[in-house]
Amino acid sequence: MAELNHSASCRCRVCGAPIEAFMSFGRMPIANGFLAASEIPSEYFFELAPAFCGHCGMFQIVEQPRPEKMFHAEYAFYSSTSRYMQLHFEKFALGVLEGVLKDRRDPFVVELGSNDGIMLRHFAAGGIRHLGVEPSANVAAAARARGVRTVSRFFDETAAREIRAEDGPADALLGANVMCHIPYIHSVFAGANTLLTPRGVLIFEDPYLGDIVEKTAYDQIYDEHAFYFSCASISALALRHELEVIDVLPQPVHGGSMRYVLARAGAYPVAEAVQRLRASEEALGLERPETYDRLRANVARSREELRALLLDLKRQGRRVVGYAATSKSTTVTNYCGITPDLVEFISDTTPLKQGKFSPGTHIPVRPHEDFAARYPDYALLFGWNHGEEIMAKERAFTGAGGKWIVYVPKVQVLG
Ligand code: JHZ
Ligand code: SAH
Ligand code: ZN
Repeated sequence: MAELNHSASCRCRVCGAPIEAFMSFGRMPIANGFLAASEIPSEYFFELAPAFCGHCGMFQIVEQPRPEKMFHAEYAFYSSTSRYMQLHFEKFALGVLEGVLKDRRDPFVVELGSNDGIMLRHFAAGGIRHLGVEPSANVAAAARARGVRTVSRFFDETAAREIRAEDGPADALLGANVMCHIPYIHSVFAGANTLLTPRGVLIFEDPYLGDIVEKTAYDQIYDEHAFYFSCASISALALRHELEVIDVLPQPVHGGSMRYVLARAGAYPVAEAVQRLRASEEALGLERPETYDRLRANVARSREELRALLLDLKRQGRRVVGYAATSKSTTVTNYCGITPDLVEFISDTTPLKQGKFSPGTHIPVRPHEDFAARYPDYALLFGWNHGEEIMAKERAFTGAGGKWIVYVPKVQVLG
């Protein structure tokens, strides 16, 4: 395991208690920082090290690059690349429209991190007043092109105040895979307080700590994810802002996510699911330090097994190609030392990533056509969270004798 350096101990972003990393993934580049060859010499690195705050229960990384280094006019992740995710966000939007917004007159919906408009387009199509707050200018422009009203800025308390002054209070503030990205989370929660009507709701979902721990899904840990939430840590955070978790809804996406519904304390009854989830977190030991010692051991074992498998396939002269140049793959390739001698290229459908090199390990990223033109012997599934969708559309690959390699929840060859 990589040595920890001095940056690995600091203070919890939520409660200010001293925290210390329980492991380090070592030097890591920007997870979505796909590069041209000319950019390789000046590539940026930081130390990726997770910590658990025993005081307030918030799991977080101790060092995170500045938001502007990650979210900018060439942000490489476009939400709408997965058809399952399109369906997921259609259901999310309909649930909000038919649930909390049902009887409201002229409701107003704000979404943080609305990306290419994957969710808000359903509000736009229904003629609902809406606003996306999306700092990455390229994906914000893609949303606007679909008729989604979008401002390109980072959401915080100031943004909330300005939005309220211009558009009035919001009935719903939504966010998917964005709340866990924002290190100044108190400002976001304060902003929710500023922006929401008295019976307004804050609904957000992010990868769930329980799933990460149970499945050893360590690849969810990368620069963009400052936090890894549980019901316990979100409840403690909400309390500091006179908010309350009124419901929790597990989601199958991104390898296991949790949707949290928050409102002003006392405004709504609290669903039984909240207490049930808290109890399951206790049973899982999410608040115990030993749990993270075990996670560290499981992560190290996963690396050894994946490396051994790839080295063995190399010795046998097998062709291995990566499938989906996900953000998560940056943690896996860098931590496991997966370089172009082990994985020939990574197939990805995002034009912005194609023709570039993977962050840190510099594996070429190529269009899916290159994968289909000459199937490899093995495809290393970096998009394991989309496994069902991907395996269903790649039946011809397995039909031709191709095999999948997955590493969550354990290193395995399928097919
Ligand atoms: P996917 C991103 O994570 C980053 P990533 C972010 N931090 C986050 O939290 C989640 O999204 C929400 C490719 N792909 O969704 C396209 C194929 O090539 O697991 C994309 O480049 N073929 C905001 O990057 C990449 O996968 C396919 O058939 O880990 C997206 O990967 C499919 C389905 C995807 O997100
Ligand atoms: N909600 C989409 C996009 C997730 S990607 C989905 O689930 O697929 C995370 C997005 O959050 C990026 O587009 C990034 O630009 C945006 N983001 C990062 N910090 C933000 C902030 N402070 N306020 C609003 N959006 C932010
Ligand atoms: Zn804390």
